[in-house]
Amino acid sequence: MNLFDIKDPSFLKKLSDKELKALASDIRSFLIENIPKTGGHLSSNLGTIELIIALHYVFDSPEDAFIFDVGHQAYTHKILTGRINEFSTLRHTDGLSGYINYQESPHDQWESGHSGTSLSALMGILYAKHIKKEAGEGIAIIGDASITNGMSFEALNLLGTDKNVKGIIILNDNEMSISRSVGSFSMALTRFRSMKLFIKMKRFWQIVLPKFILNFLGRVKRGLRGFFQRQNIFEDMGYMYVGPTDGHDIKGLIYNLQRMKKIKKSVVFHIITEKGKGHFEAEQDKIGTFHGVSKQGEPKKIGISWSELISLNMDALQEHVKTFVVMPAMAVGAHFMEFSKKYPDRYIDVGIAEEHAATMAASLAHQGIPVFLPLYATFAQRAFDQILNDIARSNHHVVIGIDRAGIVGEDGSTHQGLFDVSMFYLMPHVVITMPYNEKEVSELLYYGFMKQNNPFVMRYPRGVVASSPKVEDIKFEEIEPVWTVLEQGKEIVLISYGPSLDLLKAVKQDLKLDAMIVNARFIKPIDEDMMHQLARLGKPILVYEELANSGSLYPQILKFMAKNAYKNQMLEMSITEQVVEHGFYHDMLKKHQMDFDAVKNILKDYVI
Ligand SMILES: Cc1ncc(C[n+]2csc(CCOP(=O)(O)OP(=O)(O)O)c2C)c(N)n1
Repeated sequence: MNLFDIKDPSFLKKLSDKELKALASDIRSFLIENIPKTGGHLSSNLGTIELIIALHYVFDSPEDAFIFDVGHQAYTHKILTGRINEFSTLRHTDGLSGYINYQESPHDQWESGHSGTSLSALMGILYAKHIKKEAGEGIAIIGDASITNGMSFEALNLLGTDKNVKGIIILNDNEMSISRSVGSFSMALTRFRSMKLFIKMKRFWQIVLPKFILNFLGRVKRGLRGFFQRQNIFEDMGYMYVGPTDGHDIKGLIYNLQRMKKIKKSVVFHIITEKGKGHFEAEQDKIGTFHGVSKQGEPKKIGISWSELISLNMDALQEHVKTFVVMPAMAVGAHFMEFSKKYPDRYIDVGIAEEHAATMAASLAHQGIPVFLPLYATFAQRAFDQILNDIARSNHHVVIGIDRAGIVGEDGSTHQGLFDVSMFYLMPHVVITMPYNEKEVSELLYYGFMKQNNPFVMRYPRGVVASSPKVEDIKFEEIEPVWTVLEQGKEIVLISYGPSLDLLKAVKQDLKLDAMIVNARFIKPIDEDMMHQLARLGKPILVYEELANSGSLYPQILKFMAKNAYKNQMLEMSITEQVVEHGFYHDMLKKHQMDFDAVKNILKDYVI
């Protein structure tokens, strides 16, 4: 069939087993061919094609609600709900979102982007249906890594014994998070997976044996499973447990899902899938390189990512101080795979567990261990309480690396790093910094570990830095916690931090503006001596921050100006009360009046 003719999933119900298989194969070819053209989540989506076909075959979306955890594995759902024509715009500005998106379709019933929300959302949907007396099932699709998240356990704890509602939890087990799944829950699932052997055996015997013998073997299988799997955590928690089952066998999936529709109890349906199925390299990938792929044919970026630079610096720093790294599931994106191999006894991947990571880091620091906690800005929000209460309140010396700070681009609204400065600003004892360039990375990191006893935050963006240093060439120099003047000027003062300073420099040059450019690399506390000097110039002051402005540097500067009765004209550029959607970085800067033209537009009035 022509995938481009699909308007909604109703056509599926009429398809034969063979046609459903052919459909899966067409979708797989489409995804393999097209995801690399736009960039996107390749492996997770190749693993869920049969499951999503079976779900739409058995259930009636949107009356039956599908809740995709994270939402990065739902491309087949997008195709079956009539969005294939927009796939060429996937993750592009004003194009199709890479995640579930309320604006796109009534079939998109839960938006998240952050892992571990699906089971709580499931309970919300089930209770809403119960209260409103609405028909329909609630089905959560959650990966074996996301189910280990603290939030997932909080919901699992409740739903299993709840007599008011019944939910279906599909545990999509591919043994992988972005990299390999970690921890004892993952080990428990491995134990269940030992039954996988039976799945393979079953497929073979189904072909060669008559049905009555198969039924008999089925009973033997259940008996053997009972013997091997005396304990099952889900059954112990009150769920019916079905599985493990081959998640690529559409017929088997349909059979089981139809059974689940009939039962009254909440159920965990454990399916085994292969991440990257049908794409040779993605199937082999046990590191996570194919979890998300970037757009094919993009010009090769010169230099390395900020994350990689930080990890190289952390490696070099080990000469001076032996640090421990607590990594919540982002080893690949944060470029800590090499570090983890080199210092296995000083590194732990704790899985998708930002709250746990923060408290564990606090506890390590309390024991006198120098500790680095790398968090993506957006995921750090998860650990707000743990950072505030366990790290900041108690003034523990944890160095927190805030990765993907600022606008992140194609991942979109759930992943923007816009709130970390506001979040850390309100926390006692926390020092917040952002390096302008490679040299400042080394200086600030060294300062954070060697010269600080407070919680120390160093934030860095998603982009790239020009040079790619060798670990042995990285030098650490001591700095004072002060701002620096990058460029002198007399008519206006421009304050910012991080690579945004380059934007200000470029506008200054373009306008031939007589502006002073100040690098506020210590965002908190502000450099009051420097602020007095700047304010006394009596010139306008512009503060440019690529983040949400409430509680950021600008309000602190305003407070300082008011307290000291300075009357300079104050100007601000930042993101105010707006959601920044997915799209290319520069488009988003433009859309939110933060780009070169926008800065130029404001500063042109100050050219003399
Ligand atoms: C709170 C949070 N932390 C980290 C991430 C980054 N992340 C996105 S997908 C993913 C792995 C998910 O693995 P799993 O749930 O097993 O699904 P799979 O991709 O294997 O299908 C991670 C760590 C996130 N989305 N949310």
